[in-house]
Amino acid sequence: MGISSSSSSNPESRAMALAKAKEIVASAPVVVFSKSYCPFCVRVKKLFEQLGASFKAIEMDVESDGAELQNALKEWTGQRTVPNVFIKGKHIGGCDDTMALNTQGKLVPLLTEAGAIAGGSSKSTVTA
Ligand SMILES: N[C@@H](CCC(=O)N[C@@H](CS)C(=O)NCC(=O)O)C(=O)O
Repeated sequence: MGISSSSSSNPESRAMALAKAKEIVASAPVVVFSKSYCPFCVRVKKLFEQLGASFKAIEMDVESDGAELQNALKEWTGQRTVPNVFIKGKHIGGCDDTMALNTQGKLVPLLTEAGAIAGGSSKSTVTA
């Protein structure tokens, strides 16, 4: 390992991971940073599916730079756990936060405004 180490503690690769996380968030109306085995992530993805909302899921246990992305998300949002949900570039939070928005009837308007629900949804909330 020389001066050009690709370790996540390298400030350069940390900056790159943060830039990549921001790029991903800007690339879709709804982004879920996830881990494929995480039950909370499964719940959130299922909720979006039930609401008919399109979303981009980044499975950080599968991505080669997943650990760097997770560190970048912690730095950016203060949240280290998954799921880490963004709607229209705005940090929403985890599973509990997303479920709470749904229960309050605030999730569908957010998804509609973000353009994630084509033509609007007949469902204002779902129980998951
Ligand atoms: N209360 C959190 C629970 C999320 C949680 O505990 N996720 C676990 C995975 S199932 C996690 O991120 N663990 C740390 C890690 O995987 O690095 C939420 O609502 O999102």
